[in-house]
Amino acid sequence: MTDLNQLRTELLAAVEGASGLDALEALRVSALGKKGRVTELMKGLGAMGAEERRAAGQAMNALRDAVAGAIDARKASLEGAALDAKLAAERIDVTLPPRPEAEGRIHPISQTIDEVVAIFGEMGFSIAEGPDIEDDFHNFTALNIPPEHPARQMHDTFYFPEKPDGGRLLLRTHTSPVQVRTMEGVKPPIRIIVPGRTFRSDSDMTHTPMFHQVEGLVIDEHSHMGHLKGCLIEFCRTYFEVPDVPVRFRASHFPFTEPSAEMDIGCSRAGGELKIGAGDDWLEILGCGMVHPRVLQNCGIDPDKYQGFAFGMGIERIAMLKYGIPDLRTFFDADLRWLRHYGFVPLETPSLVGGLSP
Ligand code: 2NM
Repeated sequence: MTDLNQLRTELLAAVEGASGLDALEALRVSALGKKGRVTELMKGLGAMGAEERRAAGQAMNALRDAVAGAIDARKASLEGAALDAKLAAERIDVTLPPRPEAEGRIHPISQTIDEVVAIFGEMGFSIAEGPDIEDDFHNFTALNIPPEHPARQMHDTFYFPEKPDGGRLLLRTHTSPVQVRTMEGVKPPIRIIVPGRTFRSDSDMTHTPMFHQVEGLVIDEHSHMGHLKGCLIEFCRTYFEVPDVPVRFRASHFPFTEPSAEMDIGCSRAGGELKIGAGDDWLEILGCGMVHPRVLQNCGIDPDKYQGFAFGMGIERIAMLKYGIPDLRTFFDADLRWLRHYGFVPLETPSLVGGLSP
């Protein structure tokens, strides 16, 4: 018994003094493992008489349980200390501002797309995207653009070489083929916004062969011209950050909408400076209309049941107007000095929660 008490005192002291998890594990093996000191003692029970074995067995079980319990407690305490040390070492201050050496800027095209997407996203539109390389059907035919239409002619469209079957692919001249693909694949109601690159063989002061558009499409059973107007007026107010922007809708013509309109917003050009939302001048901002029944039919949507509106605008154009960028072609010069001037600091990204302006 005295031996057991001595051993107990010795082992418990060793457990308490174990300096780390490895030392503790070595101690466990040496005491309670297959060849451990306590285990070896218990092997001697078999040789004892019944009386003696009962008493010794109880004492040894108590010793084993006490040592095992002390090891578990010490282990938990060492693990806790290790975790505390790790957490302290990995501590970071998430309230620190971004590192001042971050020199990157968001391109005004990306910023403008983000803003437009945030505004229409808030109205319940989702984003749709599609390929830059298209076929004749999705870029033209489905949109009610007949073969003789001027937009189809070589000088406007970038065509790929003819395929063996006689067809030829092209670079999309607008993002509308994405609307076509959506209508082909999704049962209305549809409410999408489609930002992306578009291509036209045209290059001068006010045209670049690649430019960006955002188009929108709403198809359901009841949407009408009044919804189109409300939606686009709300967009202009939010985008240009003027609470009561004057607008007018002028009758126009597109093959894919009927009726069609162009939307102007009020502006002033007094003193050579353009101000949006005031004055008695007008500025064309986008094209729109009710989707032509033939377009719906071409995309597999029943025009007797469904109707809706569509609109399209040039990203570069609305970016130039809002941010006072005078020359279209500078968007694509990859000039870092220009980007430092007109670009946007990352993390000051647009959100309707904090207002669009940083
Ligand atoms: C515009 C102007 C007016 C338009 C129409 C369609 C579709 F696919 F629904 F027929 N997508 N986009 C549209 C209508 C585009 O851009 C100036």
